Amino acid sequence: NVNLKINGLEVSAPAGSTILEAAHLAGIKIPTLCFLKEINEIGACRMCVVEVKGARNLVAACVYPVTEGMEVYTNTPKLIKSRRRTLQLLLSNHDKKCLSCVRSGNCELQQLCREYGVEDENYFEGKTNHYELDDSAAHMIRDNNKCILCRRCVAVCEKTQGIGVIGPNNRGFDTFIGSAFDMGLGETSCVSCGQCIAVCPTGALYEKDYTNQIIEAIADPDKYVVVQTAPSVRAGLGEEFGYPMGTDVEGKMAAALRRIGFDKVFDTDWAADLTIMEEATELLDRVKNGGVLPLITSCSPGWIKYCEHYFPDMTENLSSCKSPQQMFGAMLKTYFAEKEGIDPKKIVSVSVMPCTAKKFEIGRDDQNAAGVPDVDIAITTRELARLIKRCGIDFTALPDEKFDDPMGESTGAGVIFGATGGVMEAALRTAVEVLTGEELANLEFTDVRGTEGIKEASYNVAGMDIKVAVASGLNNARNLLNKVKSGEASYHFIEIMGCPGGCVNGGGQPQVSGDVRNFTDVRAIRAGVLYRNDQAKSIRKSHENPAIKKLYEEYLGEPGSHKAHEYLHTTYVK
Ligand code: HC1
Repeated sequence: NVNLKINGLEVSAPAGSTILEAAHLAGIKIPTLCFLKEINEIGACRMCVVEVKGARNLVAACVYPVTEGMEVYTNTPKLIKSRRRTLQLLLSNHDKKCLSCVRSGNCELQQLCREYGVEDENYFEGKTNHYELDDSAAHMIRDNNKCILCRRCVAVCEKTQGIGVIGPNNRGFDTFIGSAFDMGLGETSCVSCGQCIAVCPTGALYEKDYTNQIIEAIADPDKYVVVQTAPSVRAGLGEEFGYPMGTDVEGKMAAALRRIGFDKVFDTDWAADLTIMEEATELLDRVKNGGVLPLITSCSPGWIKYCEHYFPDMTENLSSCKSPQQMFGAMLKTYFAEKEGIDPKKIVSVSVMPCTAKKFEIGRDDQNAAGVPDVDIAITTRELARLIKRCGIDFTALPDEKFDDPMGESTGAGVIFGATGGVMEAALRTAVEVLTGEELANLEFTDVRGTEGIKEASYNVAGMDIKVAVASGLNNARNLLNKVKSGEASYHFIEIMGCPGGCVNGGGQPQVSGDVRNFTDVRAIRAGVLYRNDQAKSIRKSHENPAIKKLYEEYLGEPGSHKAHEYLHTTYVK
């Protein structure tokens, strides 16, 4: 360890720590803006400047390493003045329409201005830039008038996702973030993961919002409006209403959706169980009959788009299963509509997802089992929070309620889909029992749990070694697939999720400010909600879901049947 003094306080920090980390250990907060641990460590914004005794200039605490005997000051009048000037300079070229800004209340720039008493936001008046909004992508809008050039979005796209379709254009005062040759984002090979939105500190990046369309559909007496909620939404939504990260708000969420006026409040987890039935069947079929292996999961639409763009020679490896979101919509407008005698054309199928790529997925070809789109509107967890607030619902005062039947009934296997490794674990719970014909003694496949980017495991099932791997975050996916392609690694089954940590950390989840993200594993805390939810369920295997069994008995026949293929499976483009 290294011993130093911060604001006169003796601090001991591991060698190699930055001043920011050492201060955090001592309970001293240094403000940051551009810094994101392991993603954007460029020391550019100058918010985290501190004084180091003997140093000629102020230093950036986020990248400056501690040394033995160092004396650091973090809140002198000089520093506070410097940070206020930095903020005033940022504001001098910033669209300050804070009243209606989607990030008002959780904008990191706004918060710092408040903390540093930036009262005169026009202190440096002068030339300003004006940019057109980029709304060319299916899922999001870029408003560079609110961009502060922190480059967090650029870094997450390049490093975490390995995509790099955005970067700085021009130089100096004319610098703006966008795609090469100033193309619209929709014209690039962006995969719609929304990780750029998740890390943006201001209102420069946000999802296309459909909350008002939902309010209108619900008010239309000719429409039958049904909602499904993804596994991870219950693990994130509470953060928008002041609950600590890691709070399960499933019951309040169901109650809120009912009060908004949805005709049925259903659960994507039901369709996750259905996906396992189809996908486990597909896996066993490919293993037994010499099909293309490894089989790779297909529920994450960001990953699917990535595979189509960047690994077109591997689309045959993709499971032909539609995602749970789409399977849900397909069964809603066929099975449920027929059962209830409702014209599928009158049904408005709404999904709430932790994901922005789901907005893109609903418009893909071959996602219309009943001849109309399986899902009509996909909103994010953040949009649901807005919808609840706009409808005047006092979320914290709501009772816990249950989902409706039959498409609200799910197992523990369905809910863990939202964490990296969860789809794999859910599939193994079913595939192993089907292969061995015996009940599993232990349902927990802990080797595939946890937030590491790539996980591997091997299981001996009925005398056969089944090798599996799990990757989340597209850069990890690329590294794993390159090993498979080169022959360095081989597996039977791979789970890939586009977002690091899986859907719990999806691009549509509540934004977590840098100062929290830098010192908290958001992925693990939210995943904990799903694993506890699984543990508390009486039924934890998809093939034991009574509502899914009934669906096969009444409607689909067997998993992998002709009818199941027609409604629940899809194809990919190269
Ligand atoms: Fe996901 Fe899925 S788990 S993709 O991460 O397979 O979005 O939560 O809904 O469709 O079930 C997302 C989450 C979600 C699908 C399921």
